[in-house]
This record gives sequence, C-alpha cells and structure tokens, in this order.
Amino acid sequence: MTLLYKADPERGKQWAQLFALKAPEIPFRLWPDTGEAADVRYLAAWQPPDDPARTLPNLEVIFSVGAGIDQFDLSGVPEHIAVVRMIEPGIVEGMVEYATQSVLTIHRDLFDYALQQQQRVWRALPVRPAASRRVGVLGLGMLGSAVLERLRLFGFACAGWSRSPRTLPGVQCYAGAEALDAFLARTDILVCLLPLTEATRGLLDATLFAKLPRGASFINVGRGPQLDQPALLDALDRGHLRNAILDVADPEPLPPEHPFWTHPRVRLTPHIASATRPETAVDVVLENIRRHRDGLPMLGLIDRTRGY
Ligand code: NDP
Ligand code: OXD
Repeated sequence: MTLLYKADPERGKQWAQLFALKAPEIPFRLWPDTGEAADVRYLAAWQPPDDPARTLPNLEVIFSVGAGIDQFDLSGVPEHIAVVRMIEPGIVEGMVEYATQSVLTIHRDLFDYALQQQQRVWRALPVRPAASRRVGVLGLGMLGSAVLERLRLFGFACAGWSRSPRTLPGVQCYAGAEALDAFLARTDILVCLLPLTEATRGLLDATLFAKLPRGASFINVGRGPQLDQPALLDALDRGHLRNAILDVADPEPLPPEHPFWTHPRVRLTPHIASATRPETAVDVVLENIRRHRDGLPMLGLIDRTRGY
C-alpha cells in the first residue's frame, strides 16, 4: 500500500515527514526510489511517469499535487486508475491573496504610479470607488468562487462565468458560451481561473478582448496556453486593454527576448500565484485514501469526459 511522491523533491521531504507523523502505517517513497514497484498503490505527482500502468503495475490512484491536471496525459492513464486533483485550503488561500492583490494593483492605478515614479512625477490620479469597478472571473470553481467571495468584501461589482449555472451570493453569475459576451461587456478587470481543456485552449484571444470595454485590464492565473499572447500585446499596444498581470505563460519560462518581460503594461510572475501546501494537502490525501479504501467517492475526482 505504498504512496509514491513524484514532484518537487524539497516539498517531497515535507510530505515524507507528515506521512511519518500522521500515517506511519502507509509506506512513503520519494521518486525515483519506488521500492518494490508492485507495492505502489498511490502516486502523488505533478507529472506521472510515462506509461504509469506499466511502471507501477498495481497503481490505483494518481493524486495531482496541483489543482489542475492538464499537465497529465490522460490518454496514457488506463480507466481503472482514478485521477484526483488537489482540493485543499492552502492552495485556495494563496490564490485569494494573489488575485486580490492583482485586482487592487489595477484598481488603485499602481501600474500608472510605477510609470510616474520612473519619470519622477508626483501626481495624484482620481480614485474610483470599488463599487464602480466591475470585476469578472472566468471559472467559478474552488478558486474562482473563493476569489470572488473575498473581492466582494471590498465592494467591487462582481460577476463570474462558468460552464454550468452557478449561484454565488453577491455575484452576478453567467453560464455557457451564449452568456460570455454579456459577461465580458460588463467587465473592467477580467481574471482567468479556468482549467486548461480543449474548450479553453486559446479562448483568451483577439475576439474575446474586443468584447471587453476599452480600458479593461486582464489577469491570467489559469494556464498559459489559454492566452493568445500576440493578441494580448496588440490589445495593450492599441490601448484597448490597459494592463495585464500574468502569472502563467506559454512556454514557462518565457524566452528572454519575449516582449512581455519589458512591456510597461505587463507584470509577470513565475507561476507562483498559489501552490499546494504540504501541511494541509497531506490531510486531504489521507482522507481520500481512507475514502478509497472504504469505497467512498474521493474529493476532487476528475471527470475525464469534461477534462477537469
Ligand atoms: P475547478 O475545476 O474547481 O473550477 C473550474 C471552473 O471553470 C468551473 O466553474 C467550471 O465550470 C469552469 N469551466 C471549465 N471549463 C469551462 C468552459 N469551457 N466554459 C466555462 N467555464 C468553464 O478548478 P479550480 O478553481 O480549482 O482551478 C482552476 C484552475 O486554476 C486550475 O485548473 C489551474 O489551471 C489554475 N491554477 C493556477 C494556479 C497558479 O498558481 N497560477 C494554482 C492553482 C490552480 P463548472 O462550474 O460548470 O464546472
Ligand atoms: C496548480 C498550479 O494547478 O500550481 O496547482 O498551477
């Protein structure tokens, strides 16, 4: 009944300590030390090994160490192996912090003040009340809904868009492709928190940006391949979009010559908006192992037909 960990080795050491403390009865191994491969029933990974069923013949569950599972090639994972994504409070907290600071950076004109500072200009810009700023979040799942719950407290006019209809207190909810245009037309600060699927790859393109009001800003904390990067640069350079904060890119890292690095209206971070925290994630994985053993549904089980 071994659990094999295959992701960042430093975090792996923390997982090992937590497993030793909380579940000493479950043998824990750090990749590439699989021990007896036939004993491995559970794999916690950012990227599973190629052909996981052959490498680990008795594997039953793959736990993604991230909230997303787009980095997995599910075609190489046989149906009998369950795939579970990370649903844990630490990753939610980190994302709420990052998205909130990004929205506030834009709302309080910190891009403009940074440019003024470079020119030694001391000039106050008019302050807009939060209630007049319309924030829209693409994706109303674990992360999007938590971000909106926090942003609502600042008084922003909040909306969200999802695949199926959702209801969130104080949030105008839009669902499905037919509602996307209306959602975009009312959005001043757009935040992407969608999973990467065939339906969302390339969604953030010139057509979508054109549907935002002139002067809108964009924050991407979803995945790099959802964004048409030249389309964003064009929208920024034409002044249709005002600012962009990007935590994800394609490829990661961006090559040194990429225009995002130096664009005055782009702020980049290296995919750090949020990450699974071992101290809270291990509890969730242990709960899921218990559920799996008891034949109960695991938290975060992936629906392969939806792709997230
Ligand atoms: P969830 O699966 O909980 O939520 C996904 C949301 O997106 C749901 O509301 C879903 O709709 C909606 N959605 C999916 N496909 C579509 C579509 N085609 N059209 C409209 N809405 C759609 O995911 P999380 O909130 O946990 O995470 C979202 C993503 O955030 C992750 O997949 C990952 O890519 C990214 N992420 C980024 C991190 C970073 O550090 N930058 C850290 C962690 C995650 P419905 O409600 O109808 O199912
Ligand atoms: C995740 C991520 O999906 O770190 O958890 O991006």
